[in-house]
Amino acid sequence: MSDAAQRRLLVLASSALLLMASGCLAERQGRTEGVVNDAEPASAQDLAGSDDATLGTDVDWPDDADWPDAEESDAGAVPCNVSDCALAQGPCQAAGACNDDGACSYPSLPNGTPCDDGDDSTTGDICLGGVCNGQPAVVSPPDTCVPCDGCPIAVIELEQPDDVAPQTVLAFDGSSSFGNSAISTYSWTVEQPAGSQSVLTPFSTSALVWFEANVAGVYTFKLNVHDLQGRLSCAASRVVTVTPVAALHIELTWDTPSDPDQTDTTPLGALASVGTDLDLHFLHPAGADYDANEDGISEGWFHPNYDTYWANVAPAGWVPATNPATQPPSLDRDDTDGAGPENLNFAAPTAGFSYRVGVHSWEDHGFGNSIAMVRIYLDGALAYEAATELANHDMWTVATIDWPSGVITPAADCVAGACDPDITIGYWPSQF
Ligand SMILES: [Ca+2]
Ligand SMILES: [Ca+2]
Ligand SMILES: [Ca+2]
Ligand SMILES: [Ca+2]
Repeated sequence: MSDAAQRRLLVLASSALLLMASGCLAERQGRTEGVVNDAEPASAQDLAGSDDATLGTDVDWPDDADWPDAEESDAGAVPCNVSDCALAQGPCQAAGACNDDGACSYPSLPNGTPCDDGDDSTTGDICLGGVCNGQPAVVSPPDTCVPCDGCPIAVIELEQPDDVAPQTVLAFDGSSSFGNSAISTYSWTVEQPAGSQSVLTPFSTSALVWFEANVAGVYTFKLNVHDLQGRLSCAASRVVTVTPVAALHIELTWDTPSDPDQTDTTPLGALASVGTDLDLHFLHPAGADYDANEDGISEGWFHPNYDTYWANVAPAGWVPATNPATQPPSLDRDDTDGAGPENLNFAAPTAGFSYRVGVHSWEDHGFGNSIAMVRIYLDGALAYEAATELANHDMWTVATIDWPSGVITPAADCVAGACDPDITIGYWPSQF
């Protein structure tokens, strides 16, 4: 297949094509991933670190007296020898002793002692009341479910409303789940919009979890719980919709097939990013004559005053001297280690202007090509989306947006819905 054919731009219908693997993070000479121009959303790290004591899944084990004594026996009239009693009678009994009344006595191991129930399909085996209890290794929330008699009920509580803006940190609490005995395990899952690769923090098995909802769209969260008898609940479900609030919202996500984990994040101080670094660009028409790569052709990208991107997240050059109250656009999220998103919000575009949207592959960090996806939202509604494959240092001119009409014109030659994207290969700005 030719290089041009491989880069064929796909102008997509509302259903997204991207199948993204898992996520990741990265560094770039002082840049760190995440919110870059928005003081509002608290980071998951902030929340998680604020009260570590609430994050665990400590189980409040019942007293031994709550459980039947497995060693109780009516064999008192039968004499025994110590050697007859020495071997433990099960994985949750200690070695036995011969009592004064002639019966063997096998003390139960403490509740919570790890054990092996002999069943390879279970996990997390622990002793309860002298019996080894395993739990199903995989929890698959059923689509429809009727709680069995005595089974626990999973309950999801959410601090935020069910319709939120992008980059909202959702705080879920499953600790109100209940049953005939205490809840012993939690298992959360999430179905995300195409392109979203956020993860449940700190663990998908915590009673309390946080989730950064950065990509616009519909998310479905589910929770299953087990009780101490190992009985499984039906899944509780909660749907959250993320809707952009700015007049103009632009979102960049990307899929890097050769990155084995697209959800990981680059540790602080690491020398290399753990994922690819693509960048969203948004150009004011006054910057169109700038030639950053000095090839004699003006593309406008990387203009020091008129291109909104990671080094220029809220360009002051967009604010006219005649109206200093004007708010420039704002790049609210930069991602340097795979997946994205990068989010740009613009509350008040200027009538009569035509803005340009671009994507630059800054550095693939050895993970190879990525499929970049750009979605443009007008007043919260998806108005345009396009995807294309980008190699390292490719500069993709995506489209122009006319204001106030909202007309979006792809910067591509399209025939019958298939488009050749406008890509400059090996684009590198001279100021870096
Ligand atoms: Ca990332
Ligand atoms: Ca990675
Ligand atoms: Ca980036
Ligand atoms: Ca140029």
